[in-house]
Amino acid sequence: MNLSSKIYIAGHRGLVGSALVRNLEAQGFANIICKTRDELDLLNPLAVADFFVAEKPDHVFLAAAKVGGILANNEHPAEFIFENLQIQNNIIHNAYLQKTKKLLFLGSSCIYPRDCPQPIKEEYLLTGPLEKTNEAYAVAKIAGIKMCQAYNKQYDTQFISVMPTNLYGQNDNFDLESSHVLPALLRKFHEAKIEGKKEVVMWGTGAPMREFLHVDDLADACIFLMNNYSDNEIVNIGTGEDLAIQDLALLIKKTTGFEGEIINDTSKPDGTPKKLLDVSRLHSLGWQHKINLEDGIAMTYAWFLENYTK
Ligand code: GFB
Repeated sequence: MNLSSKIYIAGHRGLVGSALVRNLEAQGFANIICKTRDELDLLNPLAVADFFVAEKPDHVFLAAAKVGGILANNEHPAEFIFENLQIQNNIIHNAYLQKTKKLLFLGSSCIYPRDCPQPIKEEYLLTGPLEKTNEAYAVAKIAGIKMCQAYNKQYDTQFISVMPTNLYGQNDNFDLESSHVLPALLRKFHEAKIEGKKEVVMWGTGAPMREFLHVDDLADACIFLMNNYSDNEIVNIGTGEDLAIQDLALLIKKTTGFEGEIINDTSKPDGTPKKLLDVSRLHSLGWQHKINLEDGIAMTYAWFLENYTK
């Protein structure tokens, strides 16, 4: 990419899309195309086709998706599979029709088999049964990866796929029902402190292990790969370190200054026991994460205090 390349960020208002826009604008990229949901309904095949005919972007970051935490996935599987298939089919196919130079598709660490060996290597994809709580989302995302690889093979396109671990950072979803664990606990501990509550209820046993990458690191890695990687194989993007959810809760409790008790609501699902990514392929390509978890949580809490309104 060069500073005048026409770059389309699908999903520019989301956690990942907004981090990509921040990074690219800071680097001086001046031809970034963003469309709100009202301006362009990515579920509408004709609208997406018209957009690509009109804009013909050189590069596309496909960061638009229907995403959510373990409960949202478990309770809305039809929405997760339909919307994600529809969005990615529309964008990938029209990027091919309008000769987009390069497209980056975002998978997720949660689409690997539930019980595959750890740390998870890219070649473990599709080698075992999926985690039930988010199987619909995972099947859609796997289809997106396979579609990029099929178009590359048949049409000689350059549609690369990356596999981020659990992400967090500014502009995240802090809704307590549909969000992921880190933003949910940040908000729960903060509100409990402000309201003088004696306890915070977290979901599950706290035993599952999770890896967390700050979204600014993810954006940096995606731009690095857009510029330096064109193979057909997927690339894991993570820190290579994980911790128990219980320890994450203690870290967030310390950051927010909450002094009460943590209660475990074991009626809520734990999900995958562990999903630590093997990031040796990414490291061999020359990229490493920079933001450690404690600093990242502090940065996110500072942003939350400045910007979050219920
Ligand atoms: O982040 P999370 O919702 O998604 O849950 P996954 C991670 C772990 O945190 C689970 C526990 O064991 C939850 O039970 N947890 C504890 C909480 N307290 C809370 C809370 O207040 N809210 C939430 N949400 N969790 C997702 C997939 O799995 O990973 C998505 O379902 C996506 O599709 C995402 O791919 C990256 O990490 O378990």
